[in-house]
This record gives sequence, structure tokens and C-alpha cells, in this order.
Amino acid sequence: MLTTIEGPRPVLEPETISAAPVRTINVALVCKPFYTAQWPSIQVGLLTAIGRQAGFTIEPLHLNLELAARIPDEYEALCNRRGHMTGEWLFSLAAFGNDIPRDDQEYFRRFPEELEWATQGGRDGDFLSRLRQSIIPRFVDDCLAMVDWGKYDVVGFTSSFQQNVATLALARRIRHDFPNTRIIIGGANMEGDMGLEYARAFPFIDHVVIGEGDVAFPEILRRLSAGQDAAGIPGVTWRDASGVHFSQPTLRSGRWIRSRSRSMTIFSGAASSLVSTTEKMTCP
Ligand code: B12
Repeated sequence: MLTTIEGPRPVLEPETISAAPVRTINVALVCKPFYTAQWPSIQVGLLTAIGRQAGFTIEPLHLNLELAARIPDEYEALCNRRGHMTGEWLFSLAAFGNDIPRDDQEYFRRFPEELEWATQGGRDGDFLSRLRQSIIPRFVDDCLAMVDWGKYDVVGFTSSFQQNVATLALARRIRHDFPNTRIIIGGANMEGDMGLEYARAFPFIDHVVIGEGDVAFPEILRRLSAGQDAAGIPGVTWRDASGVHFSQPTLRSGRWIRSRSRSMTIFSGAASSLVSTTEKMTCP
């Protein structure tokens, strides 16, 4: 089934790209499960390159590979299973602990097709329970321990598909142990109202980037490197005593063109390297 974004996503004017950083800051860009282990995250790769080009120290961390290595026979199947977003549920205890029901049987009772799917694939409910109750909480503990998070001024997470709960699980722990580290989240799961609501629901998220990060991300870093806050950057949420705020980016002029394959529609702006060819594009 093909899915399409309704209407154009916000794109920033290229002129809003700012000058070089004022001081060096260290940044980690993190990819969490359940992102495929078959190819690297294009989001992390792109933003790492953009951030480095702007003069920042960016380290890409594909932590999804760590879980893939622990459950090599099941990992891709879990990435590809949409169903009731069982991948998200598997991280729920690690993310929310005692705030949510610990009992797995209730989930299986409500969503028997998830159990059927596991059984058909040669797994069973016990395996899913073991993942949720022990393998995944230990994986999140290890993610916290295996990286020196204290050396980063900013930790950015990318989240699409079933990466949200894994992202929240680690981000919360990093904020707890390293309160001065800024947490930024972007990606398809943060589009539109979803991004605003995540920012409101989880105070440990400093900024959500809603829409493209090509301009907004280096601008956040530049502000932070100058000792300023990131309030008011178009496409980025920020928080103050009165709550979470967001400034809507303006659309650059351009036009939509339909490709010959008819599988995608491309936004073609006026001769800019920032033109995104992925906007309003369906999944191939
Ligand atoms: C290519 C593509 C695929 C490919 C590859 C996906 C992949 N794993 O990389 C394939 C064909 C495999 C695929 C499959 C599916 N896809 Co698809 N896919 C796309 C597509 C067309 C482009 C994604 C992309 O690579 N963009 C390029 C990157 C660079 O851009 P980006 O992701 O938008 O990232 C930018 C911002 O989000 C932001 N950002 C991202 N991360 C971060 C992090 C930080 C710190 C910051 C500051 C900013 C930031 O900055 C980035 C650069 O500007 C999008 C639609 C679209 N137009 O975006 C759908 C899309 C991602 N797919 C979608 C869906 C639903 C699916 C399927 C479930 C479809 C299906 N029915 O099977 C499957 C799921 C696969 C799975 N394993 O779970 C949805 C995702 C919805 C969601 N909330 O996650 C999208 C958004 C389409 C839609 N509008 O519904 N897909």
C-alpha cells in the first residue's frame, strides 16, 4: 500500500543558513531500533554531513545494529512487522517502567494476531515476553553504559516507523544521567501535530524538529555554540516556563512535478541545493 503526505512540508529559505559555529560543540546523532540493519540511516548520514559541513563535531551512532546483533534471526522481521506496532510495545517497559502494565498476556489477549504472527515465524509469546521484560531493558541499559554520553553537548535522535519508544527510552535515561545534554528529536514520527505533542508530553525533549532538518539542525547547533537558546527557529519547538512553543516555517516558492514513474511527486524550488526530492513522495 502506498502512503502519501498531503501537501507540501515546510522548507526553510536557504538564506537562513548561518555562519560558522562560535565554539565547538560535540553532537551525537542516534539511530535506534527498530530501524533496519540492512542499510544505514539516511537521516543520520545526511544530518551528520550537513552538521560537519557547518563546522560541528558530529558522531553518528547506529545503535540499532547493537540490538540486531543480539537477536540476528528476529531483528529484521520485527522491523518489518507493522501490525499493532509490536516493536514499539516491546520497548514500552524500558521506556515507561512502572507507569504502564507489566503484564504481557493482556497485550496478547487484545491483539491475538501479534501472537499468531510470532508463532507463524517460528517464535512465540515467550520470546516476545523475554524481549520486552529482559533483553530490551538490558539493551537500553547497555546503550547508556557503552557510550560516553557526557562528552556530548547535544544528542539528536531520528525517529520514523517503530523507533519512537526506543528513542524515548534512551533519551529519558540520558537526560536523567546528563542533565546538561540537550536532547533533540526529528524524523517522520515528529511531523506536524505529532511533534508538538511529543514535545509537550516529554519534558526531557528540549527540541523537536518538525519537518526538514537541513537548515534547522545546523541553526540549532550554531545558536547553542554561541551560548544562545534555540527559541524562534522556524520548524523547531522550544520550551519556556509558559509551555512548548513552535514557529511555523514559511514555504519557499516552487512547484510540484509528477515523475514519470508516477510513484512520486517532487517539489522543485528555484535553483537551490536545499530542494528536497523526498517531499510528497510515496514509499517506493
Ligand atoms: C524511502 C522511503 C521508504 C523506503 C526506505 C525507508 C527507510 N528505512 O529509510 C522503504 C521502501 C523501505 C519504505 C518503507 C516503508 N515506509 Co516509507 N518512506 C520513504 C520516503 C519516501 C522517504 C524517506 C527518506 O528516506 N527521506 C529522506 C530523509 C533524509 O528525509 P526525512 O526522513 O524526512 O528526514 C528529514 C527530517 O525528518 C529531519 N530529521 C530526521 N531525523 C532527524 C533527526 C534530527 C536530530 C533532526 C534535527 C532532524 C531530523 O531532517 C531530515 C532531513 O531534512 C518517506 C516519505 C517522505 N517523503 O519522507 C516514506 C515514509 C518515511 N514511509 C512511511 C511508511 C508508512 C512506510 C511503510 C510502513 C510502508 C508500508 N506500508 O510498508 C514501510 C515501513 C518500512 C519498515 N521497515 O518499517 C511513512 C512513515 C510514517 C512514520 N511516522 O514513520 C513515510 C513518512 C511516508 C508517509 N507520509 O506516510 N519507505
